[in-house]
This record gives sequence, C-alpha cells and structure tokens, in this order.
Amino acid sequence: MARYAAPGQPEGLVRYRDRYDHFIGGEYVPPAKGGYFANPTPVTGAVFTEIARGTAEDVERALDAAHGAAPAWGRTSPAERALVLHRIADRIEANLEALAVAETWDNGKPIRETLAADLPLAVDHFRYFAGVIRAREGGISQISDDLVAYHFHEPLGVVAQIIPWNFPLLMATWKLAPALAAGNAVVLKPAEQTPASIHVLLDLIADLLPPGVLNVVNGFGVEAGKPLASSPRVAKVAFTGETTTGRLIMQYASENIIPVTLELGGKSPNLFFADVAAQRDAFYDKALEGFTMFALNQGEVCTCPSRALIQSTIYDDFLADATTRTEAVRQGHPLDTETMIGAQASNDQLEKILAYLDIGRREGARVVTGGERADLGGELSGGYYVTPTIFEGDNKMRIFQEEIFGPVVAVTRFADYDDAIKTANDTLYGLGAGVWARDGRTAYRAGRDIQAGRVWVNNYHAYPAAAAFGGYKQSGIGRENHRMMLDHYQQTKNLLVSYTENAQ
Ligand code: TXE
Repeated sequence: MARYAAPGQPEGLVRYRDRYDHFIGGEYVPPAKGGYFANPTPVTGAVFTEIARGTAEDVERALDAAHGAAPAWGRTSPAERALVLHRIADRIEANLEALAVAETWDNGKPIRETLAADLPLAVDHFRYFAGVIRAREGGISQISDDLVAYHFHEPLGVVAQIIPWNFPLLMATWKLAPALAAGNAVVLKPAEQTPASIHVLLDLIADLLPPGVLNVVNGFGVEAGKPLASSPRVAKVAFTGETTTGRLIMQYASENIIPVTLELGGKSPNLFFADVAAQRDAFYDKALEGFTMFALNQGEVCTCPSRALIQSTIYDDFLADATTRTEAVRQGHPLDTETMIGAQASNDQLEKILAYLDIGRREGARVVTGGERADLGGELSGGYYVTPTIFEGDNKMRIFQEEIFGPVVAVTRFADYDDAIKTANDTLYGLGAGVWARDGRTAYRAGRDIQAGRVWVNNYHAYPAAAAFGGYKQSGIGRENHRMMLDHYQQTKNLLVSYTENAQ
C-alpha cells in the first residue's frame, strides 16, 4: 500500500498557501471587508489554510470584471474557445496527481477516487464541451421566398454558479466547461467547506483564460452566495446543493426574471429483482458491488443509492451477501491508495449523519452493520469518519425519506413489480435510481416507470459527459452534462430578414 504525502510535507505534490483571496479579473484580490475564515482538512480536522470571507462588495467587483470580459469572450469563435478548453484539460491531466491530493485533502475523499474518477472525469468534461461547441449549429428557415429566419445561439453574458462540497473540482468543472464553451463569463462561488482545491486549479489554468472570464468569490451562502444569486447583473444562476437552498435560489432569481438550473437532493432507490440471484456468477457479484455504492464518496453524492429495495424471495440471502461485501469496504487514511472510504467533508456533515443514525434507531430500524462514528486512531482521531451503515426498516421512516448524505443505506423488501415501483416512487425526490435484473423487459420497464432523471440499469454511479443528468420532482430543474446543456447557457437570437422591397 502506498500513501501520498500530505500537502505541505517536503516530499508532497501540493503546497497550499497559508491564505487565499478572491480570484477576480485574473488576479488575487483581498476581501473588501478584510475577513478570512479557517479551512480544516476533514482528514485530521486540522486547519491548513484560510480563505477570504466574501461579501456583496466582493461580488460586485467580480461582476465588474466579468462584465468587462464577457463581450470579447462571447465574440471569440467556437474553435478558439474549444482550444482553451482543451488546454485546460491538458493542464489538469498533466497535474492530475497534485490535483487529486489537493482535492482529497480539502474534501476527505479517498485518493483512489480522486485519481481514478474525479479528475479524469473533469478532464473528459472539458474535452467533451470543447468538442460539442464546435458542432453546435444555428438554423435557417425560409419563411417565404423573400423572408428568411436566421437562428443564432448567443451567450447569456455573465452567469452565476454556486457549487457544493461533495465533488468540489468536478462540480466546478460540470458548471464551468459548458458555460465557458458557450461564450459566457462566470462568477463562481465554491462551498465554504471545500474552498481550497479550486485555487490549486486556478493557479494552474489562470493564464489560459482572458482576465475576468472566470472569477471566484469565496465565502458563505448568505454572505456571498445570496448577493451573487440575487444580483440583477447576472443572466442566469446555476446551483447545486440542498433542496431548501434551491428554493431560495429560485426566489432570488425570480426577482430578476432570469433562468435557473438546479441540481438538488435525492433519495435514490436501488432495486434488486429476484432473477439477480438466479446464479452466483459475475453478474451477481456486480449487483452486490452496486449495492455497496451507497458508501461511494462517503455517501456524499446527490444520487447516493440510499434506499435498497430487494425482492422478498431473495431478500435474506442477498442482504447477507451484500452485508459481507459492505463490511469489506476498506476505510482508512484518505491518502492511502487502497482506502475505499475516507472522511465526511465537514464536522457539520458528520454530526448530521450521526443524528440520523440515532433517528433510525429511535424509529425502530434495525442496524445490520455499522451505525457509528469510526475512530481510526492516531492523527485521524480528529477527522470525520463514519462506518458504512446498513439499516433495515420501512419506506415510511425518516431514514428512507430524508437525505442523509452519508454512507448509510436503508433497506426494505418488495413483493412484486408493482410494489417495487410504488415504493421506489414514494419520495419527494427524483434524481437517480438503480435497477438490477437479468430479464431485459423487467429492467427496461422499471427504468421507464421510475420517476427519476437518471436510472442506471445494471450499473451505478457512472457519470459520462455525454449522458444527461438532472432531477425529476424536487430534485431539480434542467440538466447537466450532455450537449443539451448548451441550451441552458445560450439564448436564441432570431433575425427575420426581408430580401424584397415589396410589402410583405
Ligand atoms: O448545502 P447548501 P449544505 C444536501 C445534503 C447536505 C445538505 C446541507 O443533504 O447534508 O444539503 O449541505 C451555498 N444563497 N446537499 O448546507 O446550503 C453554499 O454556500 C446562495 C446535496 O452545504 O445547499 C454552498 O456553496 N447560496 C447536494 C452551496 O450553496 C447559498 C450537495 C450548497 O450549500 C445560500 C450539497 C443562499 N441562501 C449538499 N445558502 C447535492 N444535491 O449534490 C447556501 N448557499
């Protein structure tokens, strides 16, 4: 087993600065009010850098810079912007290990994931939008012999982006790549829990973009996020976070009649039909692995398969095998290359998860495995670790209905197909779902009948750039990934041109 050196150690790949200001107009700018806040690593709980505490004044400065840069950036050719995005991807790729360490240190997730998933996905995302922007075409309609309608896709101008802490660099990428490809200037606010790794990225890519095209204002939700999302100087707000915050974002945006895209909470069902256990083969093994996906990224995933629904006829055996498999998930130092589950992103999140472990017990759910804070000893004792937890209970319970955002799955059984779909859809949310079945017709029907924007069939937690991602119901509005996302970052200009001197 290998362990990457922590940032700041002599042999380390990353040296975080002691302090980060806002990144505005291509340079670091101290906060107008002079405040900073401490940023701890979830790995040990120790503070490793401090971050500018943004306010409305800082947001205004960032918007000035973005408005200064937007017109020229919006007029660049798709080929020029594609080249910039390719160069960003190349820089990330060339510094992949350093960024992976930076991300692991800031967020607590295992280096195995940041190296193999978060950063490679970010690279691919920039390349994907570099590709699709070049293939984007307007249209021409011949209304009559002398009257022609031209349709152009034009950038929105300056857009606001507010991101969460569960995939800091990947969420930044999901928002930035299409917005920049589409010709917009951006003011982005990272989450206050994970503000640091994005600055390591900025240091690597700042010279590739004209000053003011990408601006980052750090800070807290109400102090920095609210003035940004409610500014009459932004043309759109893109947000990922909690559903209650998403509701506020919509209210702010409604004052300015601007569009929002919202990627919100989830309580994703993962359905295991009886034929999964027809044989103990590679497919069965894959399904067990699919069950354990609730612990991926410490369960801090909006599509965490946090409800497992297992058909009654296979319930006992499947749950026993899935429990064995879950107990083999290796928890440890996030910088160890074999660690599969690391630290929760913040102390607040740790406390929220522990509170739900109590709630589950009090409402009568049975703890099948886990159910407590994990003390990994040594320097990790101050970190935020939770043992992967399986609860057995009933879909009416709070642990089945409310987003916990931790490595916690609530398991129940279903009798038949209709029962499975009814339970799967008995939720406010509709972001993700999983269906596991050997029978193609069952898998297809279930995939279509579940009310969710993304249904993984016989796989889970894959996020290719070319597959649309987003929520039904209270899980959000709009889509991310896929070229259709360009529609969220551009507006349609129609030129209706008469080519005759005659009256129409
Ligand atoms: O989210 P918030 P929090 C869920 C998850 C988690 C819970 C709370 O269940 O336990 O939300 O997390 C900014 N105006 N998800 O409190 O508050 C904030 O600064 C403008 C699901 O961190 O939604 C941060 O940058 N901005 C999820 C971002 O919003 C505001 C990902 C997200 O924070 C604001 C994260 C305001 N009034 C949490 N208030 C997912 N679906 O992926 C906060 N912010």
